[in-house]
Amino acid sequence: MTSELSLEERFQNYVDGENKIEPKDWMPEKYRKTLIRQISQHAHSEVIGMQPEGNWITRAPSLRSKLILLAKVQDEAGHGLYLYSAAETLGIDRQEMIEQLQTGKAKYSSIFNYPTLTWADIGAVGWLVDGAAIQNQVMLTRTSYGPYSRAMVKICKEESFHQRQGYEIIMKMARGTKEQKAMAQDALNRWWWPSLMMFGPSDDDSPNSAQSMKWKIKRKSNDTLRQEFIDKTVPQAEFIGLTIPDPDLKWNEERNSYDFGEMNWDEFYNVIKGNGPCNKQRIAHHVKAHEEGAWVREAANAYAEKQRKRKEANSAA
Ligand code: FAQ
Repeated sequence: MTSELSLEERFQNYVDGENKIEPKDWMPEKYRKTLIRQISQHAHSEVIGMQPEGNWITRAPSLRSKLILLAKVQDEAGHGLYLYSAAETLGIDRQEMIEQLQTGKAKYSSIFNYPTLTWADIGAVGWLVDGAAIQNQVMLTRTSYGPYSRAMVKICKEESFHQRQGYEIIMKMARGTKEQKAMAQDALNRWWWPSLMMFGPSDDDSPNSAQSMKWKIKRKSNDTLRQEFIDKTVPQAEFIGLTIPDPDLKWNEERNSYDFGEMNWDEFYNVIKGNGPCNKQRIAHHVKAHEEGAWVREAANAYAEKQRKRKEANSAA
């Protein structure tokens, strides 16, 4: 009976049985392509996300906050590395992914195209951006592709520390002087809606969702995750006396969830098309850093080649 099933049907049954797909397993070409797209875009987001935060390392208000921010930004680089490695198991190399990023063929999260104007923004990024990232990524620890799922377990643990780091900053400012509280509120006003956009278009306008859910690459829909994030975050804002900038936000007894206002989808599509406040600056900076780092890659390759030759000579002897 099983042998009469097509490869695709067997693949679907295997996924439905909650088994993980590993790099050498047979997989539909579209599954492979979807994963390369999602994992590489995720990796690019981690790496580009270092820029708005790195911007504040030299200006952190204390040695303690500087050390914590440095550690966080280094973690993001590490996340990028695990994710590029996971994508490489699908048969694409790092250089090709970087080219796709730099030429605009591959996207990265819309959120990193907004500027971090004040120290309170670093709090808002940790609290809201990492908070939204965790909301999305906890489901990805159960994604059907083994290497992606394992990378996400470690990443999620680190993201929890990042979220706490941000909430601590914003809480301190919200409970500080009148001016500090105003800065915290201003940061929340500017980062709230872009954070909600991180979850992607609403389910009806999400071309990839249905197939990705069927293949268990995604486990929850964009709108479900967005709602869960809102329900979790509103009480956190209330706890520190800040106001969510949405006049339509209202607790809905029946749904046991918050109703919220309409998103500005024009803004979202404009940003992902490359026209957000910082898109050009982010890519220009990446290209510059990549070019300036060429000598490191050359040295690493030369060293690997030397090791390979030495091993070859030893095994021939
Ligand atoms: N920004 O059909 P869907 C972080 C694109 S990590 C830009 O719904 P899908 C950690 C989408 O790619 C944040 N583009 O797509 C951190 C597609 O275009 P394409 C990154 C977006 O893939 C914190 C098109 O729209 N996290 O923050 C966005 O099923 C602090 C149609 O959309 C991940 O990448 C967007 N927001 O669902 C680091 C998580 N939304 O590719 C530093 C993994 C949608 O066909 C500092 N990714 N698009 O040209 C995912 O879960 C999914 O890919 C979604 C999108 C949910 C993002």
